[in-house]
Amino acid sequence: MGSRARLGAIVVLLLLIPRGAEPLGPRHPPPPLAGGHHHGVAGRYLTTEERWIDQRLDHFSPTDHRQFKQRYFEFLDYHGGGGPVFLRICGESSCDGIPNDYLAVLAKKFGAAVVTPEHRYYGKSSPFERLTTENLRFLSSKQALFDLAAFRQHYQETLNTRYNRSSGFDNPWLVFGVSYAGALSAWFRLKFPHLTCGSLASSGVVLAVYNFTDFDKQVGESAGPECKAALQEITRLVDEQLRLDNHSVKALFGAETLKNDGDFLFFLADAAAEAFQYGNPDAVCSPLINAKKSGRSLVETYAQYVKEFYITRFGITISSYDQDYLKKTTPDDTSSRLWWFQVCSEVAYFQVAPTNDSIRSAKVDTRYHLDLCRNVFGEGVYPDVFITNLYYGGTRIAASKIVFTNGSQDPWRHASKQKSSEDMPSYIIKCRNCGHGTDLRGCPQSPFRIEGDPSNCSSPAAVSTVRKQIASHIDLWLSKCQEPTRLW
Ligand SMILES: *[C@@H]1O[C@H](CO)[C@@H](O)[C@H](O)[C@H]1NC(C)=O
Ligand SMILES: *[C@@H]1O[C@H](CO)[C@@H](O)[C@H](O)[C@H]1NC(C)=O
Ligand SMILES: *[C@@H]1O[C@H](CO)[C@@H](O)[C@H](O)[C@H]1NC(C)=O
Ligand SMILES: *[C@@H]1O[C@H](CO)[C@@H](O)[C@H](O)[C@H]1NC(C)=O
Ligand SMILES: *[C@@H]1O[C@H](CO)[C@@H](O)[C@H](O)[C@H]1NC(C)=O
Ligand SMILES: CC(=O)N[C@H]1CO[C@H](CO)[C@@H](O)[C@@H]1O
Repeated sequence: MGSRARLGAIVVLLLLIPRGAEPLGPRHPPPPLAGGHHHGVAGRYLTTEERWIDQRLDHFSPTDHRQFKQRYFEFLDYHGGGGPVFLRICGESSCDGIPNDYLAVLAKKFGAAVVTPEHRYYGKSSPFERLTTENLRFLSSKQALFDLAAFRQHYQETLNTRYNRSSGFDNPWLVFGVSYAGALSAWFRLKFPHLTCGSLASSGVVLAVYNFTDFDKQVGESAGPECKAALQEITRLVDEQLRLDNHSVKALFGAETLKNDGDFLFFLADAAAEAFQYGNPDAVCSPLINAKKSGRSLVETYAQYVKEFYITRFGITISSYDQDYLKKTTPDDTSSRLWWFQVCSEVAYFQVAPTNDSIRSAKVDTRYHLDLCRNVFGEGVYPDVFITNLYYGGTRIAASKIVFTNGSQDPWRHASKQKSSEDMPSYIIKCRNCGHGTDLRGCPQSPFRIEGDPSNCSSPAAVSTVRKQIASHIDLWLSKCQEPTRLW
């Protein structure tokens, strides 16, 4: 997600990531897994074997019957035929398989099938080769939810055929997702309650936020006073050096290709935020606190972190911050442009500097984001978050049987539902490095461990407590889902 919003996906191991598959920044809510088949896949994914269905391009037009190919994955090893189906939603990145994380543990426990369709436009599921603004008009969360409903029906029939059952037999379905896909998971339950028994919205960003100042504020809280002060000093120094000689300070960070100062400053802010978002607070804070104590240059120390950790280890590409690159309609990496379109047309999450006590540069403001939307997609493209929240309800979502989970250090949690309400429990996983999607992914998430190992979370017990809660809600909701008409 970066306000560029991707909540980033991060992932890692980046050394092996192919071009075009880099994780997204917090610009967007990060996908559960960014990236591609970087690693030797064995063990990391339950499956990477592609399957396809024909999906309608525009679910809301009565006359446009065009279709596109949507990729999906299925895993049936734990499924006896009558058991539940877990619909694991993929978000704003290429979806290259079903990750072997905590969801796999749950699938085994409940004898569930796991199916994962790729989000329209991302990865190999794009209706168009050229991603012009005109061609992006069918990219929205509303179309994506309808895809999921159509997919769910199609896949149920596939299962019925496979098990020689009559058409109309219905397995119990549960939906899951992390980050933006976590929001989709909650919204799916809201819009299609008859198609699912319950939902897990892990770090689900259900509230569209226009000026997302709480994001920067949470970064400060997650950093703690010393580290926060160092980050603020760096911002002051960089702002000053930019005025004097903008080329050399960009070069220091290996980012001289970012001609737009706003892009550069956003990139620097993101580099810090993602450390907290993905459970690596020490990677950024320890060197800064040490440099401060020993009198070494803070800006140079931060530059080293950015180059060695954020770019090299974490695997971010600088071009994903470059508006000139985001304008390309046939880029190698499509997800940055696609996610920005969703940000600029629907959900915003503009990560602007708060007026007081900001970490990021004051130049990363609302104007910067609106200019980006206009520059990259054209006049008239800007997000109406009021309409988005009117449609879904934001944190007042009126649904049931959804578990919301958030990591205490994750800046994105302020766009999620953090208060429990009737039939919608909310859990915060509290620990020093609990970030985005920690319940399913563990920590830290760079290097990324798909299997979601919580052993390096500062409090593994906090993770396992919430995991047990999730399992018991699933158990309860499945039992309530057994209608007398069901055959199983
Ligand atoms: C379904 O029916 C076919 C033909 O009658 C049979 O060959 C196959 O084994 C059956 N499959 C299952 C899962 O029962
Ligand atoms: C967002 O911030 C800008 C700049 O401070 C302000 O003009 C605008 O009214 C704010 N919008 C909302 C919806 O808060
Ligand atoms: C940055 O430097 C370049 C050349 O060094 C100059 O053309 C440009 O105007 C400068 N930008 C700003 C914002 O000072
Ligand atoms: C601004 O932030 C500082 C430092 O956190 C705080 O002491 C001060 O009260 C804040 N001022 C306002 C107007 O919120
Ligand atoms: C996890 O913790 C162990 C022991 O504390 C440490 O050696 C290891 O490097 C940590 N792994 C990661 C990925 O941080
Ligand atoms: C369930 C839970 O822990 N809720 C807390 C989440 O965080 C908010 C704000 O940080 C608290 O007010 C809630 O009590």
